[in-house]
Amino acid sequence: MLKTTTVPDIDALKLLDERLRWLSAWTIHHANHIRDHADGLKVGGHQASCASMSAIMAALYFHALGPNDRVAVKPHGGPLLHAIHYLLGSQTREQLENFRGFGGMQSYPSRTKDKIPVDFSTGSVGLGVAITAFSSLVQDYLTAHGMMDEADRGRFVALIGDAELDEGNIYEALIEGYKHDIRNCWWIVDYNRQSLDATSADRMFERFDEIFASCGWRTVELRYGKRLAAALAKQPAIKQWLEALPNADFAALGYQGGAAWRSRLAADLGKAAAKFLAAYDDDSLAALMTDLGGHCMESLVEAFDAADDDVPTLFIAWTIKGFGLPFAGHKDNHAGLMNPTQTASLRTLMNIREGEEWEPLAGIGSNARPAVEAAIQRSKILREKRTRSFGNVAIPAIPTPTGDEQSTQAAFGRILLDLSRAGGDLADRIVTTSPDVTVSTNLGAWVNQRGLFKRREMRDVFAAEKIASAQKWSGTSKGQHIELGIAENNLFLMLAALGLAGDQFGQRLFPIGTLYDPFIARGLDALNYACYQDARFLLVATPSGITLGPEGGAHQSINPPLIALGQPGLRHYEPAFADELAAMIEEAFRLIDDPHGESTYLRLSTRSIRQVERDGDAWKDGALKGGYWLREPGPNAEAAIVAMGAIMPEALAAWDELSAEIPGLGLLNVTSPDLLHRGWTAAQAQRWVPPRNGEGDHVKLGGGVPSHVETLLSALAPGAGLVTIADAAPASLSWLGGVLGQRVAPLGVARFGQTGNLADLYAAYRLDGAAITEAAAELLAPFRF
Ligand SMILES: Cc1ncc(C[n+]2csc(CCOP(=O)(O)OP(=O)(O)O)c2C)c(N)n1
Ligand SMILES: [Mg+2]
Repeated sequence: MLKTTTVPDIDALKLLDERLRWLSAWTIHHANHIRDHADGLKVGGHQASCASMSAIMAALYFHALGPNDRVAVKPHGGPLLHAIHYLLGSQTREQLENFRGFGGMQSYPSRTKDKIPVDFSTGSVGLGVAITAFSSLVQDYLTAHGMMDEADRGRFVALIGDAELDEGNIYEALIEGYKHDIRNCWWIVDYNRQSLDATSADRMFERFDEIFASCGWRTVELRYGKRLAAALAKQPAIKQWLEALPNADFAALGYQGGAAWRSRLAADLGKAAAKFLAAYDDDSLAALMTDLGGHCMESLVEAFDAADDDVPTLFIAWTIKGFGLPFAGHKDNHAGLMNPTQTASLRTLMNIREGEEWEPLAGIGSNARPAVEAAIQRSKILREKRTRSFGNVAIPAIPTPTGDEQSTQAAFGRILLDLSRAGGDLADRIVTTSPDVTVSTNLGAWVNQRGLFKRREMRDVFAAEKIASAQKWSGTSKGQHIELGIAENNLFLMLAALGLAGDQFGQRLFPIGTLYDPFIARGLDALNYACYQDARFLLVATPSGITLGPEGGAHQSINPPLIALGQPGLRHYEPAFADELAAMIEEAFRLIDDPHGESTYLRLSTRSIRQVERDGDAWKDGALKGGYWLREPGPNAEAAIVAMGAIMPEALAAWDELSAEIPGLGLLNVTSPDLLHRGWTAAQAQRWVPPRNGEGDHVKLGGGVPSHVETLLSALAPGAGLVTIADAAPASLSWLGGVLGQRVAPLGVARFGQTGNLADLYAAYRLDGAAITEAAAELLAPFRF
């Protein structure tokens, strides 16, 4: 880790703090009050949230951070990060002027959309904080596996709003981090004691440090700035009074100013405050009473310099929301915007001439400039986006596990075992992880082979005592499975961190996470967050659906295919057979290491089914595109069964029975409704040339390439009927009728909570052959029944 060796120039850092406060406020002001808004929509931005944290960020970016450090910036502090890069010369004025505009700098720091280097996207509060813990674990993993030099290690810093600390996922990560003995994390709380709605509850005062300390964190409180601390050292009565002052009262006084501080102190302390008050005029009294640690450059620099080891550290930096702005401390200031008059006053106060608002160092006199420029030069943070590297790992063909009867879940376990035994670069780069369902999702054999990852060796006591067990449970620094506690948010954050290893550390990992399908919902926002950042991984969800049978009940999943249908960056595959699964896993690995790839979600089942006999490999291409004809329809067929996943035996049996009555009946095996739907909409968009500059009509190109689903369904007669069936919400497939205007009788699961054997459940939920026959009759009655 790079230690800070330069002596900080506190005065220059203070001026940079002011520059950041101004530039962030001005960027937001410009977007709201100066730029044209044709649609009249609010643009917004958070001047108060930025002002609260400008000193913290100046101290970090112009002093404490090294080139290997990575930062998750509080979402509403985004404009500060852009202002920093503007000062560094790595952000353009044009981007700042286009804040929240199309193609401009984003509302919240975005890895994928912003032009500056953003280490972690943030926006959904809590997630940016927690991922830093998992990224520090990934760093430990890479160094332990010899994929990264110790000397290249960095620190993982999260800048946190105090209300953000209410997000439970932070504590899940804290607990998991403690178990894994994480290091090199700094979490810095912008402790302005204000949330979006109001001032925060007093009862959490002093509690956060206890919570963190009990999880092995060092806690550093920066409550008072140097001047206030010195004054209070001589005034114990005022110190005691101040420390008992409720959040809301402090905030209100901060807003009201010197006269209000004076009268309140006089009213509460009477004579005991008289001498103290006499020493200050109103302005200096207000400045003194609001001299909090998070705004005091000396305190910040001192605290950051002191934490020069790898112990995870929580800094609680006391601040005032809107510090230095006219609405400082006002409880409604979260989305508050300065009006043009207030902005002009601030400009004057900061010595900035009208018309020079965008000048990076406007307002800084010529004497101070060289020091400020030197401080900017000294910043060690990366100025440019890291180049992403892809395509460096050879993906071998994944053989299909043998067996006439198999479940996709068992085949998954088998594929990983075979991969592990075969060895090679890919196998060495696979990292598996699971929230306490490693064994029940069939990762056990892989873990037996590759072991748990533990920085400190963990003995398998049962093995040592020669107690019979199928599962080895020992850990070393070379292990390749990261076992998590039961917190699905952590699973997705872990996958996100592992899936960004290629971008962040230059080492591609192939992360595989397993969980039960229904619990995707539990970590959904973290999954979305992982995809939004373009982290690459393979998510294996099993068991799924009511096919879980007797084990089912509340564990039956219904809607994850619909979730996947609406989730960008995640490809859903639902195989029926083991050979499909092998092809999909191979494709998923390829997609992880492809610049235009994405993550993959495999929905697997514990149901063992008879494998299909193949005649060649022609099915494979269709299976990877989202579907193929398992039984080709005859010419002008009037109906098809369209089935997905584990209920394929029922679909095949129904096809056998019905094809005698319905000539040419087809059986379409849908392996990915997600891909079919995407292909359909993309093909439509591609058939049109958009009008340029908003003028003229859309022009339809002649012909165009039909999407895969259009090609598949056009094998049927126009107006044919589709019986769709899946162990999932019926809407997963019923939309297929819209592609060519074919009629649909949708079967699927719309209720849950019932256990039972498969025959009973399939009958009750209409997933059996009888239901398919009824559905076909529904469609074809006018023609045949
Ligand atoms: C998960 C989530 N819920 C709600 C929001 C809306 N939101 C944005 S900021 C905020 C409050 C932030 O307060 P704090 O963390 O203290 O930050 P400050 O602006 O005070 O620095 C809320 C509720 C969000 N961004 N993410
Ligand atoms: Mg706050």
